[in-house]
Amino acid sequence: MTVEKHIFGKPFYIDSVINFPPYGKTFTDEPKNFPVGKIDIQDDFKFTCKMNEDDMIFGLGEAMGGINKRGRIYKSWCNDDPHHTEEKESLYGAHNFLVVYSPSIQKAFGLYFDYPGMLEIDAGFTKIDELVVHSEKTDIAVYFIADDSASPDSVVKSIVSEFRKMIGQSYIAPFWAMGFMQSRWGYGSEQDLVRVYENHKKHNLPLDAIFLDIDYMDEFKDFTVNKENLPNFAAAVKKMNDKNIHVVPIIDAGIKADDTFDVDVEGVKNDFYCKKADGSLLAAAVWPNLSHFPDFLNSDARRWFGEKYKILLDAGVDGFWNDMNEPALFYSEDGIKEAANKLIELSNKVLSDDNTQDKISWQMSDTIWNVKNAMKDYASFYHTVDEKEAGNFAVSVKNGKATVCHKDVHNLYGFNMTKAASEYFDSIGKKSDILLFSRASFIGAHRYGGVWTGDNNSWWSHILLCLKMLPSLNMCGFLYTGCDLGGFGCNTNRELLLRFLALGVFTPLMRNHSALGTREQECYNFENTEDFAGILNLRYRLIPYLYDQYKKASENNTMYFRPLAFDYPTDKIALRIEDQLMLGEDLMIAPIYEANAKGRFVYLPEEMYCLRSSHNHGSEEGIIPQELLKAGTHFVECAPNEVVFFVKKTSRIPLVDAAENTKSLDLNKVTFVGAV
Ligand code: MIG
Repeated sequence: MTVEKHIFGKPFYIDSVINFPPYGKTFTDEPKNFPVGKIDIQDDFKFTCKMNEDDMIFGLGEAMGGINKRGRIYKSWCNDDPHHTEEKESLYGAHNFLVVYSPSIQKAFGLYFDYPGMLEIDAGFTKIDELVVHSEKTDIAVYFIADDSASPDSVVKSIVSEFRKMIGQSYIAPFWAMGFMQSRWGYGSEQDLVRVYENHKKHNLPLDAIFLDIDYMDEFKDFTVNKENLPNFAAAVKKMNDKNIHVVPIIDAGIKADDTFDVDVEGVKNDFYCKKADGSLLAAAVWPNLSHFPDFLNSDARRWFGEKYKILLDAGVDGFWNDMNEPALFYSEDGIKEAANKLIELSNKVLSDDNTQDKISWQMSDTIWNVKNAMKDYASFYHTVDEKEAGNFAVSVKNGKATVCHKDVHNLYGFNMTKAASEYFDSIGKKSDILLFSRASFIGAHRYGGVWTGDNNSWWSHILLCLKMLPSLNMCGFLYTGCDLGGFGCNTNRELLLRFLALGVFTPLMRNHSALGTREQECYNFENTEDFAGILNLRYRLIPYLYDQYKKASENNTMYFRPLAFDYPTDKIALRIEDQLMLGEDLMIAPIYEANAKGRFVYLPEEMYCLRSSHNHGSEEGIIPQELLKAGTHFVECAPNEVVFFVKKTSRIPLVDAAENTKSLDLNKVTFVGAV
């Protein structure tokens, strides 16, 4: 195993790599020592590496593109963009780890760019045969990992595991968090909780958690509860807990700027917020309107914010989702004023000159559009960190504390919000009992919580997009993950929700979530709810097995989801499969992501059992029909109310009986499928 750390300049200290191996070598400031490609640190940082025609690139966590990342450009930048269309370059996470694999020589190497600001990864986009990684600053640490002693069949997995060891063990969610969870933007009252619970019960749909979105808060103020919607919050939570339903509220990053709000008053008094250059507090709008932004990079602010979760924990809550922590900024005070002036100027022009109308209307819409999450705003505020952490990122230093510009360390914000919560849970000995996941993330955050993949849409293509991100997220340590099943934005339909759920059966995070204003997409809102129950029942039957695989992946630093390429790198077809995944030690999944399909083509790299489940196929009797299929391509039929999955010929999978929630699963009553 070869592990090298190449330090250029004075990087910002990031605790993503926490276990540098004893056999690892450290180099400083010598681009020529880098074992592959070429590094240039003249004006900015640029790594360039030639690629053979068939070289493949894996990794980059939460990102658009394929399982093989080649052919696109990626901007590693935590971005609140709810439109995940094909051309997008940044999503909510920033995960700078990738592996280059050359199938012709069966060699691979891994690269991790430890850098807190924007990193651009041009994976054969500008020039088809070049991988170029670029950052503005030359203060950066780059890790190189290779394993020349690994067998060709395991070289990529070996590099990934080495990296995973270096970044520390992945967060393990509590067992109940493997249950099905129901969420919707709009849920915020006791009536919502009761309605969702009762409808699941009525339609025999298993359920473990109901989420509360921003409306449970009083005026969108973190750590408050709306008295009208939830007059007795603790009692409402208890009512749910008594039925084995967990209640999971949202926490947003920004805190309402309000001198009558005790949390904000504390934040101001203790100097816990991000500041502008003149020392005044950043005030930018999110849901509560003008808000202050906790300086999560400052350990005192982190401790303060983390302790606030106690308010909700005391009411019986044992799960949280952290949102808006890229951080999302609807507009800043300065930004909105500037845009308003610009609009007046443009409208005056438009009214006085006919010829320029077209361009001006574009400029007007750009002006409005660019107010949100503006780079100018990210460049306008600052964090306070320990001087020794700041490296060359310090803008100024005073009494052992350094000021750094947010834009330069942007990708660490959500990471440190998650860390704030998790460190508090850990301090009270409850880390393993509390569910925590986040929208924004950076490598390192995987030790503290999971991630969901943000605002997808009720689009068929977004089933596939999720599937493609899962293994890359696993490479970067994020195992507890999944997408908004059914799709967040737009209106879903019955078939699309069923197919989304059929993928969700296998993702550790299995949550139906949708946006305000979209069609109501709880399973019980569609015809023949027994079809939904059939799919959810399969999940519950598999939970003990899936949880075990998930825990093992965390403990052994392996991947829960893998591209077929990682397990069958010498199989030319398996190598390029973009719509099937290996799961844990025994399974392969091949979800359907097209409307009106009766089935799909599935490639089997080896002989496997094809298992099939639906409500009318035996879940009552505890039998799942199975058929041994030869290696090769098969058309496998799969109706929308069925889930088909594949088990290796030598594996057997334990199943328990379905139950209405994880607490009620009888873990001692096990049957087996596969090689029995
Ligand atoms: O600006 O809290 O991704 O899951 O429902 C939107 C409302 C804010 C974005 C999250 C989404 C959540 C929504 N939030």
